[in-house]
Amino acid sequence: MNKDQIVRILEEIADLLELKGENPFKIRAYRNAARSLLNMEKDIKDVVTDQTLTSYQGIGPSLADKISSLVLKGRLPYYEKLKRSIPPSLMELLQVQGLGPKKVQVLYQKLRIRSIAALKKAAAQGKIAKLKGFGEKTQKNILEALERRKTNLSRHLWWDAMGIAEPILQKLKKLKCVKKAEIAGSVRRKLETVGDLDFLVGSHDPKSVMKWFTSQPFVAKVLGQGETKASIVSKDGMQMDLRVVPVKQFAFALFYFTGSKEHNIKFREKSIQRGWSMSEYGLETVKKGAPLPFSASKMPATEEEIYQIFGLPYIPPEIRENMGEIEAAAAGKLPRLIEEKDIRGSFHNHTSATDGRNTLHEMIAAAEKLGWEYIGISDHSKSEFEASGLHEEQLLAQIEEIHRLNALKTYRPYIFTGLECNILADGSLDFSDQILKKLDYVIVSVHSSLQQDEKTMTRRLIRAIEHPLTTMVGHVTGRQLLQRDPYAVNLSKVIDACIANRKIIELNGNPKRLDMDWRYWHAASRKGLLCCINCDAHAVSQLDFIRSGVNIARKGWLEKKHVINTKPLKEMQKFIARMRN
Ligand code: DGT
Ligand code: CA
Ligand code: CA
Ligand code: ZN
Repeated sequence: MNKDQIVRILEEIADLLELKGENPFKIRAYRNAARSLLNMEKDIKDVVTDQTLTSYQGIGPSLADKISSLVLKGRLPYYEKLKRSIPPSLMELLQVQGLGPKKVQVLYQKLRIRSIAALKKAAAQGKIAKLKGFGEKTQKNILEALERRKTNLSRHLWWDAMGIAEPILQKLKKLKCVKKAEIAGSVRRKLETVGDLDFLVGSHDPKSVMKWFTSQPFVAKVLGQGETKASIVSKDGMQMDLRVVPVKQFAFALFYFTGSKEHNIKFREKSIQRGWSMSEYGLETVKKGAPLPFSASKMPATEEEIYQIFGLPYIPPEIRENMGEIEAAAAGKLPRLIEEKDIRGSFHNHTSATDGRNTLHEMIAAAEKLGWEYIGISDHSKSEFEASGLHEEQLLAQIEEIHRLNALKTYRPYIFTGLECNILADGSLDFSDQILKKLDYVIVSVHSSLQQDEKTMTRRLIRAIEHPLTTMVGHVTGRQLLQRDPYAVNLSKVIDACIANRKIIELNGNPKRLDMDWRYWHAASRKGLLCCINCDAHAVSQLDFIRSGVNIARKGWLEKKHVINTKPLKEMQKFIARMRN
């Protein structure tokens, strides 16, 4: 078992104990141990082998035994027994946003609620509002959370979906009976969350493709199967559709199944105007005297040719959302979307000095391996206890170390000194100007008092944006896809404040955040807002999040010129320095 899995189990044990109303000290011990593991730099296997677990904060002999059992045997009888003592449906209640173990315990004891269904019923009947410590507002929040949960359960993060889809696509492509294969649908459009995977195959032997697909080890259940179409649910709980079309129809089918539905509908209308009807099979004449633009034996072989039929240039899948792309294409005004290779570095990155998993050196070495020209380091500030935020003297030491590395040219990338500075509840910043002045740049983020009303939150953010030492805003709405809604904030006011104060909004590339949402970037960038695509990396592997950030930037119609971290180092240094004056 790896460290992350063990951390999750320790936290689950704490939840289970809390559900049972156990001793708070015992509960806290598990939570502390989980945190201690999270911050462990060494490989947990080595720590267990060396028997040095107890040298870590919060890990006594008994917890050390339990952790060792998980590491070495992959199981822990204590945990299994504890889990068996609580109905799984009660555990499910913990997954409802806003319901912690304490509330679940009250619901169970007072109203005998031990399932989602019972919770829903009680909330609908107004029973929850009457419980002490709950009230109308909590009841409303619970009902909303249940509604959200329904959609969330049926969708997946693009990143996770891609991780599952890619290996399957590679296997499909290697099959003898497969001539062409692609992933279509929302995955190809790089939507932040996806409902299902849509595989498309060009083949003259659909039978063999169907047989292969439905008999794969990842298949949990076949939902439906025809001669050229199958739907399955995978063991990861992902629904997958696969369609097989004759090779000559592949381009049309790819166009159709990439969508979006709204984009397709626009093309159906265009077809009707020309006397054709459009479907996944291609075009057909419906009006006499309206010949097709191609002969049946020579259907378009690429999507480019399909767009050409309508007198349009190729529209990249990411922007096929019927948000003006067809009009822009017709006017010759399609954006030249940013590409991953345009990126020369990124600015929101954490190290093990706070809650990152890798050291400063490891992070910079990883940036060097990616070929970046620069990297910015932005650990958390002091009020971020949860993430062991830096105190002044720790930050100063980090700055000094970075200056030393830059001077010695130890690594090829230049290192910018930064900070992810908490925006306090009143909009002031967590450090004094005197400290902030010593940094190359400051990212300001909201991590606390998320429940403020829209007016207060908007004022709070704008105050931070107006601070002369602020460079950019981190994860501007605080949303966590499929988990936590954005906090209440008037985003257009925040965007306007950034433009007026020449501040940047980051596009947080963490696949769970992808914040600010792509739907805002097009209009905002045309008004003059600049973007910085960041990884919010808490480990070297997470520097890969730049990719999902770029995907979303493309969905938001962003070009190289809108994204500051495409600038070469010299320009970047000047740009950052100028923001300080
Ligand atoms: P998802 O799965 O909810 O994340 O979103 P999509 O876009 O992948 O939707 P899905 O899987 O239902 O269908 C794949 C594509 O097939 C969709 O993007 C466009 C096309 N399509 C599906 N239903 C319709 C429809 O009723 N009309 C048209 N014109 N196209 C459709
Ligand atoms: Ca889909
Ligand atoms: Ca589908
Ligand atoms: Zn943050």
